[in-house]
Amino acid sequence: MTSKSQELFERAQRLMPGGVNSPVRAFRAVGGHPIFMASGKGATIVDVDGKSYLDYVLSWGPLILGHAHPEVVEALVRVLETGTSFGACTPREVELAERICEAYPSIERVRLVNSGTEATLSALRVARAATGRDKILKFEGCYHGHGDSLLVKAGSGVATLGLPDSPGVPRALAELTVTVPFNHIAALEEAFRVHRRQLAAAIVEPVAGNMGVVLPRPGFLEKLRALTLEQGTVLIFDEVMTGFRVAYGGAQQLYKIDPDMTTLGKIIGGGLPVGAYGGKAWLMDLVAPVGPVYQAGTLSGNPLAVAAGLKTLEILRRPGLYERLDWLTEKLVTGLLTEAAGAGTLLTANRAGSMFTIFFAPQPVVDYASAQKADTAAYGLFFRLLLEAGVYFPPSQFEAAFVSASHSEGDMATTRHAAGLAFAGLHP
Ligand code: KE4
Repeated sequence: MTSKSQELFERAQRLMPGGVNSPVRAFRAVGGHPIFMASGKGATIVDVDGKSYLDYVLSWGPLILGHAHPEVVEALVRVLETGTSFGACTPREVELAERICEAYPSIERVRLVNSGTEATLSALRVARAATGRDKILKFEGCYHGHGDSLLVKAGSGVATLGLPDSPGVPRALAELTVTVPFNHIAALEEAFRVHRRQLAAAIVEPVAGNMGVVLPRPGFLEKLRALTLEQGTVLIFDEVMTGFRVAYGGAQQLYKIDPDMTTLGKIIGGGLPVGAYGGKAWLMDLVAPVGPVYQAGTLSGNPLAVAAGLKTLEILRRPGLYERLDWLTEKLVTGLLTEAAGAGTLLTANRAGSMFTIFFAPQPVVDYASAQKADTAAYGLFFRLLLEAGVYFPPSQFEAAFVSASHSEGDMATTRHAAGLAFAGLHP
């Protein structure tokens, strides 16, 4: 019996590359065919065949309150009835800019865009304009959207010029991107020595989420801040995933670092398309129409995304919300590790607030190289066994999982039980 998901996937593959609108959704990293989703409510998502799942993908981070939160839906309905887009200034954009600048003291000016990719490529353009330099530095395993300068993998050796990570990225452009292993302080110092005062920007996920979750080693972010200050390099914290996730004030609040620029996305749109870049006034006042750096967008600051974002941030400011998210997620991760140990499965886990990754790896995962040691086949089987049991984890070992404010203690117990059976299923 072919499922509706399978039927839809067959149609989709004839119309869209890989049948998807974003590669990770194709389930190629975990096997099987993608599940087509029909609806979501709270912590639960339902597929087109009517099967329910506890959702730990949550649209890759935006849905920190869960699906279709009633207050967010109500805020959207109210706006819908007044029009969806004007391509003109609206009051709510000012409110969202105020909320963001209040929550992120390092952001003195902010510009709303429509995706995290737009945010990071715009921030890089500002940094290059401000410094008059062309080279940028990024970290292996960090993902900042699909802008050409950022689709670059490490060249051979440390601190050497980058190589295109995708066809279509001009080699001449990729070579302007220096790549360094995340969390490797010596390699970072070497990069700043080799490319002394040539780096326009250093962009980092302060807590990495795109190699799976990897926390910054003590001193790593502090060293990056010191080197960028010393050499006049613009420090960009890419908080598209960590912003309003690991804390209301993001990773920069947790680690007490004052970046020059910050990129945001996901949560600030409450599930609608959004991104933002911002930072010190001397940088952001370079952006048109004040300054000469051009960036624009038809739907930037659109009333729907801004309304959903404002309501989401309002709810996130309610007392105790982050403490509960932290407690729930710690309970879940501890439970998963206990179940894995009981089943004889080698597992390690990294967590920052309500984002986490369990790695099928024997040793702690502290950078991209150690993440790559994970047993992706085991993760794929685990993913499929969990899916069968009605629990939807990220369809890739190298992605972050998320808990929402709609998840309950009972959901944690249900997930732990399903995982215990899945771990056992890995050792038939
Ligand atoms: P978008 O262009 O996808 O809105 O944002 C790009 C981006 C930038 N910076 C960080 C730290 C990000 O995590 C992302 C996007 N994250 C992925 C999840 N790993 C989005 C999911 C997808 O690509 O389908």
